[in-house]
Amino acid sequence: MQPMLNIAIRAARAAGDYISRQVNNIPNLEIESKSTNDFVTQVDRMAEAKIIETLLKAYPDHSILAEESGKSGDSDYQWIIDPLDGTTNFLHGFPHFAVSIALAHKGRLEQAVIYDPMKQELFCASKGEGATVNNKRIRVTKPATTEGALLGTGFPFRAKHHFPAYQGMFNEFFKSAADVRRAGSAALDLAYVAAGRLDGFWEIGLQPWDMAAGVLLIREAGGLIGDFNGDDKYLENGNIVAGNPKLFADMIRKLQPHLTAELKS
Ligand code: 2AM
Ligand code: CA
Repeated sequence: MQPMLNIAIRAARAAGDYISRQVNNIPNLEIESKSTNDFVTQVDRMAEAKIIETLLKAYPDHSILAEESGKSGDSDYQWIIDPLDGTTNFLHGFPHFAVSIALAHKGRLEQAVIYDPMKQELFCASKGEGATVNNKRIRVTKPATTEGALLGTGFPFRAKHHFPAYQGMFNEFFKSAADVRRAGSAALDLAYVAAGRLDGFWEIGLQPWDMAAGVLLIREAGGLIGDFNGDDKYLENGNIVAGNPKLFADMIRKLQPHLTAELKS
């Protein structure tokens, strides 16, 4: 196994084990609001510190981009970290959240780990070597269109001015899909697309740390990711569509009538 993936797994497990122990302590946590509906606790911060400590112990020169502490370092290697994706679920004891860690080299994603500490599922990918869950190979599903598909999504709860456009997209997909799931952790949604548990996924306004590891997992599982134009600017604009190559193309086509000028750029 890739040594850098190994270190990422060690970091993700340390953070995930800590987070799952803290589930019993939720009523005592001090919850801060970073902005409307955007919460953070000492658990997010402590988990992030554990991850960064593990990574920098092995690779002291590497750069970091992390949800709670931001950017540091100046290396071609950058770790992109979401210590607790699905914080709102965690705060409610809704057992669906994950640690997400990706490594980019010169801007190209090379390693990815998403760890669900409640279900003890470890999703991993290394560039060119495929994707796995608990060491079993995973692949995206085969449907060519949204007809009868199970789609995942997230609501634009922090950017509510997008809600009318989002409703248009939802109506469009809901017409043809078998159903739509909104589980509250973008990282796990992407891992589930990679694992064939969801056929496709779309969301408006994600952050790079919500997506980075999931993007490599999906690519290595045979899927495609793009923004709403089908381009690769999702890490910049935060808008993401994912699925097998045919379903991806069908979703991009169906989204077009619902895009505002802001969502097209
Ligand atoms: P978080 O729990 O780390 O904040 C829920 O829709 C999922 O999307 C979560 O993974 C949440 O990450 C993430 N998310 C981040 N920013 C968002 C935004 N502006 N709108 C919707 N979801 C967002
Ligand atoms: Ca997140």
